[in-house]
Amino acid sequence: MIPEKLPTVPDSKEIIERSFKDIKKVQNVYMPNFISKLKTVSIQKVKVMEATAKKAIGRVYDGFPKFDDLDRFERDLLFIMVNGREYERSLNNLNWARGKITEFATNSIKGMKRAPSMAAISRFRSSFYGRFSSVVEDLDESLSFLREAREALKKVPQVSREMKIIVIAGFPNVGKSSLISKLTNLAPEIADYPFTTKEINVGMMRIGTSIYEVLDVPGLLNRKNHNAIEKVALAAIENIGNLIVCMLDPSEECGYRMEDQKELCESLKGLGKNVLIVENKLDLELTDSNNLKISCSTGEGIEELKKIMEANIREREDKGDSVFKRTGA
Ligand SMILES: Nc1nc2c(ncn2[C@@H]2O[C@H](COP(=O)(O)OP(=O)(O)OP(=O)(O)O)[C@@H](O)[C@H]2O)c(=O)[nH]1
Ligand SMILES: [Mg+2]
Repeated sequence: MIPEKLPTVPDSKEIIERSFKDIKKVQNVYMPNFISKLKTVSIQKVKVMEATAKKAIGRVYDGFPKFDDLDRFERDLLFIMVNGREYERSLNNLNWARGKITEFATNSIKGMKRAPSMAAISRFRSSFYGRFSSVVEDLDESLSFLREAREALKKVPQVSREMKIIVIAGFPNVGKSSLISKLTNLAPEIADYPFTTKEINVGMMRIGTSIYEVLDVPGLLNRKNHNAIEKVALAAIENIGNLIVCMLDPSEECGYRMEDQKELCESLKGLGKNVLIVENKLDLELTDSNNLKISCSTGEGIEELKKIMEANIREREDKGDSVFKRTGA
C-alpha cells in the first residue's frame, strides 16, 4: 500500500542547517571545572545533532513504502516512472546514513569522555561535525531521487482492494474514456487523437446493489515493445482487472485497423484474462459479428453492457475464478 501522505523530502543542506540550529539550543551548564563543563556541553551537542538528523532522515525513510509494502500493480506503475533499483538504493542509503551518524556520535562521545584536555574535546567534536556533514551531503542524490519518486508515487491511483475492478482497455482513440464517462460520473478528457489518456482514471459504477470500480486506461497497441504510456495500461490489466472490457472500433475512425485491434483482444485472452469484447461507434459502423455493440455517442447498448458486465462478474465469482485473486506482493 502507498501511504496517503508521503513525507516531504528535504535536501542535505536543510538537514545540516536544521541540525546546527538545534545545537545552538543546548544550554550552558554551570561547572567549576572547565574541562567537565566543555565535555558535558559538547556531548550534549553531539547527541542533539545526531537526534535531529536521524529524525529528519528517518521521517523520509519510514514514510516511503518499501519494495515489499507495494503490491504488483503499484510496483509496476511506480517503476514505469522511476528506476526501481535506484528507488531501493536511495532508501537503503538513508538507512545506512542513519546508522553511520549513530556510529560517529557514539565514537565521538566515547572519545570526549576520555579526552584529557579542552583541545582534545574540541577536536572530537569538530571531527564529528565534519564526518556528520559529509555523510549527510552524500545523501543529496538519493534525496533528490526520492523527491522525484514522491511525485511518481502520488500518481499511482488508489484502487480498492474490496471492490471488483473493470478495466476498459483497447487501442488508442477507440472510445475508452467516452465509455467511462457513460458508466461513472467521471469526466475525463476525450479527444480525437491517440494517447489522450496517459494515466489511469478511476470511477465508481453502481449496478443494482453492487458497486464496481471502473478504470479507464491509456490505449494499448498490439506489439511487444510497449511505450511507457501503454505500460500503464498493462499494469492495470495484468494485475488488478477482474474483468477487461476490450473495446474495438470497427469504423477504424480511431486510425487503426480492425485486424490489429482484434489481435490485441485475443492476446489479452491469451494472458488468461477475463475479456469481454465490445464494439463501439455503432452509429458509424455496424458489423455482423456476435460481439456486443455500443455507441458512446448515442448511448445505445450501454445499459445492456452494464447488465452483461455484472452477469459476467457474478458468474465468474460464483465459479471461484482465479481472476478474483488479486495478485499480491
Ligand atoms: N461517432 C462516434 N465517436 C465516438 C464514439 N465514442 C467515442 N467517439 C469519439 O472517438 C474519439 C476518441 O474517444 P476517446 O474516448 O477519447 O477515446 P480513448 O479510447 O479514450 O482514446 P485514448 O485515451 O487516446 O486511448 C473522440 O473524438 C470521441 O468523441 C462513438 O460511439 N461514436
Ligand atoms: Mg482516453
